[in-house]
Amino acid sequence: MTSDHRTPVIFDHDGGIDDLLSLLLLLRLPNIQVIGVTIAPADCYPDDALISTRKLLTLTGNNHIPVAVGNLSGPNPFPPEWRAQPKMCHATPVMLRTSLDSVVVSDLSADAWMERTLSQSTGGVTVLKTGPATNLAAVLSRNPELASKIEKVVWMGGAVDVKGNVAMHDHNGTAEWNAYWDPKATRELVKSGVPLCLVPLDATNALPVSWPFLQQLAEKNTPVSDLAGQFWAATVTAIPSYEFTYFLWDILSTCVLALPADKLTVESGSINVSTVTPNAGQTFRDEESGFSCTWVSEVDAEYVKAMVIHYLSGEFIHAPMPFVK
Ligand code: AGV
Ligand code: CA
Repeated sequence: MTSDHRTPVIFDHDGGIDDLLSLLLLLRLPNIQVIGVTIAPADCYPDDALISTRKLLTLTGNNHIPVAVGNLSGPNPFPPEWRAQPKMCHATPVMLRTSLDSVVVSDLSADAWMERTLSQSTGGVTVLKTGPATNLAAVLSRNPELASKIEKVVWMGGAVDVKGNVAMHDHNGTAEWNAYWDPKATRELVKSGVPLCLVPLDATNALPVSWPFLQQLAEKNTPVSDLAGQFWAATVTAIPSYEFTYFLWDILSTCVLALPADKLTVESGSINVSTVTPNAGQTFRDEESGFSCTWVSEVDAEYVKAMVIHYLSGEFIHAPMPFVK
């Protein structure tokens, strides 16, 4: 028997189109072993997110991976148009033809499942989060000792030295949406002391979903790249202003688990989180009363795009070769 050197990962997502694409990508990274998928009812309707998650696991031959759905909500709901958008993912022909029955859904809520899985683990678990902080923040505030089971948390959330992407009447635009959905949970997670690496808008701004990117993906002309291209095609009607452009937000966060160290810049500093208007969810530098934290500030965008296109092509069942460039 050979031992498994892959990194064990719990993936906590919130069912958006790029969350689902991130699931597909994560399952294809050769250095990663996904041990469970949890869903937050944030930038999605959870029924759709669950259907798409189970189908993607089935399609890729990963029906042994358990799924748990969350029931915790933040105070600032996502716009209903955004929540409805990912329903198209399980309306594509390949997804319609794929059954979901063989993937087990836990009786436990997402946070309870995470709590049980972390307490039973021997440690070294990485948590990849591409939705709000809520599920993990609940686990860590009930059981601070479980932080020791977590190797690191990579979270698509926040905006440190750039403006945010929230455009609401009672908000000054300084916050990123995942951080804003549940500002108190954002603060709890940053404060928890768990090794946290944010993937904030500072880094993801370099990666808008562009026509040349979609064109290069399409040229792969394979089952996986065609499905990924169909998902992304549904994002291009996003109004092309800064707040509405679709970026490779969650995709970049997933890539962080596999990127060579020289392809990204990680900063560290003291970060605080506002929980009140007009800047609820803002993640800002605060040397006096902030909490120590790291974040990705810059990436080699061309390398990331090439890596994404590499792993999101080929056959569903076959693991791709490691990416070399
Ligand atoms: O703020 C980025 C986060 C990511 O986790 N989400 C979408 C990604 O899944 C919220 C969001 C910001 N702008 C959006 C978003 C848009 N134009 N459409 C849908 N969701
Ligand atoms: Ca997301």
